[in-house]
Amino acid sequence: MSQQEMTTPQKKRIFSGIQPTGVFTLGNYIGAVRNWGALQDEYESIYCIVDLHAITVMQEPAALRANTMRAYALMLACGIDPKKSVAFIQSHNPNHAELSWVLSCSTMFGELSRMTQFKDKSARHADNINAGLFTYPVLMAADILAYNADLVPIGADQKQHLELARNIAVRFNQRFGQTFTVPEPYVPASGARLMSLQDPTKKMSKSDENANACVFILDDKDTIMRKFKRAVTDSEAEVCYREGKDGINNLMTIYSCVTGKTMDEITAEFAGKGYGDFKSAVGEAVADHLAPVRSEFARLSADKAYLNECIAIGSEQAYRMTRKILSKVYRRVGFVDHK
Ligand code: ATP
Ligand code: LTN
Repeated sequence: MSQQEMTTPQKKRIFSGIQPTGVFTLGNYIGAVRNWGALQDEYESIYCIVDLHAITVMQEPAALRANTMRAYALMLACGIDPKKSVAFIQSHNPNHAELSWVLSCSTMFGELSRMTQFKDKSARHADNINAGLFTYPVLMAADILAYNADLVPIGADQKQHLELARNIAVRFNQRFGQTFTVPEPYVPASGARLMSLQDPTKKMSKSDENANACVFILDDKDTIMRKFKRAVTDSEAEVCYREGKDGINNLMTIYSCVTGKTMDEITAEFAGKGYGDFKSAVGEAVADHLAPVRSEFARLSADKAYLNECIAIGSEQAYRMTRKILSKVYRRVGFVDHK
């Protein structure tokens, strides 16, 4: 063991992914991607654009290709530094799909049937309830287990999938011997769930048909101001966080996430002022918060050679990290060695 290994405890490993299904929303940013950047110094981090997951719903091939490249650039613009983290595209590392097959044979039909995302998505895409949509959580488990990740930073909506990944890991380990680390979810304290600006009882989602329902992280200032001005609130005129005030609660959460102010501070700041002033302040604060991401995205998008180089390095690193684990899995289940 080297001197350094003796004195420096190994960093914990984290893995997370995001689908290239559109421009990231303020919800994706605050709930997930913003935290990825903040975690990369403390953890050994691996971040992935999950294009294999994206094709579980209908994608137009040219649009998927463009969306994947944009999602990769967005991920870097949000603060993921490819020198500190492994940043890559899922389909570039075949070990995810290979492991997924093996894990699917340790996953029960009944468990997959209970997944709420499957139920929601099959209701929304009734004309395309494909087998991939059903086995989506197995591939997500493979993403995580292929790296023996300790922690998985996700929004609250993904906790059920993570619980399944843990069950698959435990089951495999029990049957074939200790192979996988059992991962923990990491939902940061600030990992608030942002709601739709048009229907604050629904999650802000990048695939919402109503563009006014969510703020995209590349929206310009005028668009952001307009979306907040139109945000649904209530008929009172009091900025305070209280049950039944879903619209105001959501705007206060957003304002708090981008300014760091507490709910009490926000209530004091807007005492005696109307919702119009409050909405403008939220819009201004969000636009200021996102401005550096927008300009960094513009800079990165103009440098395709750099992006392609980062993508190539990232896939090579990801492949190397997973090859040994996959060989171990193959040996454990009884496949003949490939000479
Ligand atoms: P889609 O609408 O295409 O299904 P999505 O907007 O729900 O996508 P995902 O790509 O599924 O986003 O999720 C990426 C990450 O963002 C996940 O960790 C998820 O938990 C988090 N996330 C998504 N929406 C929100 C939200 N409204 N608030 C907080 N976190 C969110
Ligand atoms: N299912 C996740 C995206 C995702 C993911 C992962 C997140 C795919 N693989 C592995 C964490 C770890 C989603 O829709 N947000």
